[in-house]
Amino acid sequence: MKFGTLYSYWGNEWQCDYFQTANKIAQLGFDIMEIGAGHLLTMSDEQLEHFKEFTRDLGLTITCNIGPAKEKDVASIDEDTRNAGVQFLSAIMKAMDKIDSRTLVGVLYTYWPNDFTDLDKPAIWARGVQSVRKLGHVAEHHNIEMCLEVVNRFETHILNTCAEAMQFCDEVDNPNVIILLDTFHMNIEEDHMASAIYRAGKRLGELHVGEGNRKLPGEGSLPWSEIGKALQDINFHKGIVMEPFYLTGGQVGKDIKVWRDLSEGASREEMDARLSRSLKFLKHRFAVKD
Ligand SMILES: [Mn+2]
Repeated sequence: MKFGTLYSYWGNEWQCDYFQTANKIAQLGFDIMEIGAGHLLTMSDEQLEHFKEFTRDLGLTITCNIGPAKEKDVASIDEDTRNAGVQFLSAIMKAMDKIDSRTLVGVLYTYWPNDFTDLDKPAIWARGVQSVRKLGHVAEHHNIEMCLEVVNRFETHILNTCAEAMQFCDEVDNPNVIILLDTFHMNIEEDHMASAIYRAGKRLGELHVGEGNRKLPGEGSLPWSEIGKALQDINFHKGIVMEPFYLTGGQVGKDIKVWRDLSEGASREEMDARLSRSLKFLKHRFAVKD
């Protein structure tokens, strides 16, 4: 298993200095930095090349995360919007190939967060399958795994459980279209953490980890030993990526709905220390065989 974290931990805006952040994440002992996929489209080929070399020299694997806006919804009732969504995610995968990033994760099958104005789930689902099938061919071309993120009922009505994601992937029927499970969302929707992981099995392409309130693993009450054992049992050796959210304000605070300072006024050093502590905790729990 490889361990990573989302880049946005230290700030409350989705933009950041990726070079500085990559240094920090590598220093703290992570193997993976997960970045905002859309940012790749603002970079020139030269910048992409520089970023690729910089992160390769740090020994970091880059994964890319996106929740497309409503204007880029691949499952929209409007054909132009669907096409715009397919174009957008295809352009991202093309840029990912240039930085040697092989994993795209997020709500790739519709838009995020959902506003629940269109509740015709079967129709949205069917259009999503059609679009993701097209994207699967692009993913194959660029040697990228698309991991469809299963999220809770307050963020979408399309894929809320691993069982639904398995059905969706069956319908798409492309080996490069697989699943991302996230313990924060699973805690709301799944009966048991382990059974969802067993159900995903070989289709689990990445796991997002966070406590029930999106704090770092080890700071809450989720069953990390049970999760670790399930990962061992399915022989999982892909990315375990933390997605901690502590800070209020900015676009991150608004999108993630952080309405109080979960860090309780922590300094930057204290924020670093709790990230290191969580990494150590997870490595310990996930290596335990029973
Ligand atoms: Mn997630």
